[in-house]
Amino acid sequence: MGIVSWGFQGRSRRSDQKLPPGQYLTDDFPVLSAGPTPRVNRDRWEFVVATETGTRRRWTWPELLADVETAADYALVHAYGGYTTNLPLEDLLDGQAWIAYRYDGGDLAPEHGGPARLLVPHLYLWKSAKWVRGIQLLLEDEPGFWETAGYHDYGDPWREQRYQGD
Ligand SMILES: Nc1nc2c(c(=O)[nH]1)N[C@H]1C(S)=C(S)[C@@H](COP(=O)(O)O)O[C@H]1N2
Ligand SMILES: [Mo]
Repeated sequence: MGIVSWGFQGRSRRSDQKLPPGQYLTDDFPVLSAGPTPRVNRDRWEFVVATETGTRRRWTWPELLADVETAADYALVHAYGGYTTNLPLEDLLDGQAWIAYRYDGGDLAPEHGGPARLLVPHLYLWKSAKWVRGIQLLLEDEPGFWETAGYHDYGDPWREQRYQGD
């Protein structure tokens, strides 16, 4: 198998007028990852926010999450397994983004990004890093894994910002 899972080839489709162009509603819980699923025990899991001045704050599972001082405009999200993705810090604030760790009454399964994944519903799903382990706050924007490979820097599905130049 290549680094990209079979799910990227697509599945049955149902169009919906209330979704951005090219998006389809599914009732199942598809899995799309660029590599193998990391299995991280909660007692070894940690979450790190690194600021532009070199300050690092680290939380264990029970300690998650508190205020951080920053003047940064950009965030580079890091995941266990090495995946990264970038977005404006603004897009992570004010309840627009979540760190999800439960699903359907149980802990979030490793395939779906557990112990915890980022969820940014207003941007294309590659911005929603599974197995999230930290956020690096930056004064200058820095591309992540797919953005380095040509995906759009921002990824607004309403504007179909799939690739650089869209
Ligand atoms: N850590 C990590 N997060 C990731 C990915 C990945 O390969 N590794 N793939 C991204 C991409 S491209 C997509 S489309 C979504 C897929 O999320 P899903 O597996 O829950 O459908 O996860 C995103 N988050
Ligand atoms: Mo994706």
